[in-house]
Amino acid sequence: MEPTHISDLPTSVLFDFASGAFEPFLQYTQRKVSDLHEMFADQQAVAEILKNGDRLVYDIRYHPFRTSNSDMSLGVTRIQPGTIGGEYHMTKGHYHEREDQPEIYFCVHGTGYLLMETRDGQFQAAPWKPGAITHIPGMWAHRVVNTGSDELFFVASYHLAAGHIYAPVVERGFAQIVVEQNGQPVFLPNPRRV
Ligand code: PAN
Ligand code: ZN
Repeated sequence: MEPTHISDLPTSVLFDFASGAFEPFLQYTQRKVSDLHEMFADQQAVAEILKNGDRLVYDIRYHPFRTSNSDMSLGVTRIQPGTIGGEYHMTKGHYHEREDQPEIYFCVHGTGYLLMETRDGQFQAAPWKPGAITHIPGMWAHRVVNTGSDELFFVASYHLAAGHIYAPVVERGFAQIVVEQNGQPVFLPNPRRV
């Protein structure tokens, strides 16, 4: 399905709090371990998983609402619980191409952290649980980490004009990684940067 609908009428979709899905959506994307293989610190653990098959880390339903003179995208991401080499499942993470294009993230289900970082080295980890709503200014890269034993769902809203830049995150990751130690999330300096 191509996100080509243009309508100047108000539009609603229906969100299901139990599954984290909404209908109708115009685009559906899955990101598996193979799509995220560079993101995890323990490359041997990634290779082990991929040797025995792939698995889903998260999926996203999108509805880009377009009118004749505006756009506003809705996205709902569902991150599966789990770890790879001890590092919790997480989104790939990205910067917005346009630094004047912020985003709202709303945690609906699950627990974790929203990691945010600027190009000049500021780093923040917002603890997340259902009800947490975070405004991410346009210059902050953003990644969500699921540290719970259940799925984590969050709603995102942003302008399509924001654009996504993944390369700096693929190359360097975020300042810190979140790993499970004795059943608890612990923040460690990103080994790729030390
Ligand atoms: C979100 C993200 C979504 C998936 O809609 O695109 O959660 O994360 P990655 O794009 O990092 O794989 C958003 O931030 N849009 O701008
Ligand atoms: Zn974004």
